[in-house]
Amino acid sequence: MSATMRHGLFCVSVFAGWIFGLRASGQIPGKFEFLRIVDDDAYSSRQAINRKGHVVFPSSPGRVDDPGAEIFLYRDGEVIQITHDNVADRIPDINDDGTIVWFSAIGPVGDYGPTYEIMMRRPDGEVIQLTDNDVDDEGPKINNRGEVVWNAFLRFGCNGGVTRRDLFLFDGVETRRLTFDADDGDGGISNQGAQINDLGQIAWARYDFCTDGEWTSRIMLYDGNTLFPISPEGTRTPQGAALNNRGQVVWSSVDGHGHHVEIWDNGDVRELWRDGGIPAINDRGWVAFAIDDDHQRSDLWLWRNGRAVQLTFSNDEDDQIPDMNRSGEITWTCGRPFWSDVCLLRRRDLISNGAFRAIFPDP
Ligand SMILES: [Ca+2]
Ligand SMILES: [Ca+2]
Ligand SMILES: [Ca+2]
Ligand SMILES: [Ca+2]
Repeated sequence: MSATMRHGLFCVSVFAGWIFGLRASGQIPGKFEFLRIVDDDAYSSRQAINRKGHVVFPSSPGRVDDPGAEIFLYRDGEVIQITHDNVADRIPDINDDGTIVWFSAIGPVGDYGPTYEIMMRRPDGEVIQLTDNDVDDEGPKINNRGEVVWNAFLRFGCNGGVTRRDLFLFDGVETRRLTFDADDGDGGISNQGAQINDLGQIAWARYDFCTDGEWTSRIMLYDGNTLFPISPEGTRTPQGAALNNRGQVVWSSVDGHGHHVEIWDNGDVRELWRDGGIPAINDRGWVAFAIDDDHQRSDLWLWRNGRAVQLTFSNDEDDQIPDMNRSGEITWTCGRPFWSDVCLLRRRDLISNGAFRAIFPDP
């Protein structure tokens, strides 16, 4: 069944009004255009983009765990449906050679229904299942070495009140467990939101859901030999970590004054921008993030060389959760809340055709 038949309203359109806003800022080199990859009544969120400008995204007609939830690939102007089954397929990632990972509710039936397994689809179409057990394996991210990291919901803690997750890493041959917090008595430590760079470094948020009152968190870094916290201990609760191939890690911290974008760079932590939710960082050190306007109609911003510029000006839409490639192309969740769509800021002057996209020089 084609994507068009499946959801009926898939289309690609250019948002001329937003282009004006971008040009008016005068901050971004090259020729960008805004595309809406998906415009429909299904729910899409947490898409990812690779260096070729290919975007993967989930689409669900109802709840995120709806059996009709499928994975899609946008490539060179075309939307291709990747999964065709009667189980929920959720939150994909893609690397530069086109290998796609996601999680799928094809596992053994657990306490709350079918459990999730980690799936990997190679560019030739071969699909490999990386896990096979009755715990929920979720949130896979893949790098250009083919390494995949994810978290598994292993058990409840704090007398059954909170979820406890640990990280697992597939190195291309074998899978091993990276964290062991769920083995710690009735504790409430949960490792989530892991991202991996091409050096095999991994950044994620380690939550403690058992602290008195509210939860706390630290951003952690795994560098192949050891893992350690990189966010300062204190009153801010960081989450949504992302990292690049320079080893820079960004995240969004929450305190009594809202969300802030912070960066860890070679041992130093600083506030990158005073506002901002879950960020993305590319290998040039550019950071994309969303700022809420208090009306659940966030807009996208791009930080570059010490300055941040607003990219979207859509007052009736929520723009959030960006991913960005080396060329500065950004995909994000846009559209009306609850029926989110997929948008793309695309370089018009790059030619893909399967080859790596050109990288424009620094201004
Ligand atoms: Ca499905
Ligand atoms: Ca599983
Ligand atoms: Ca907006
Ligand atoms: Ca939609």
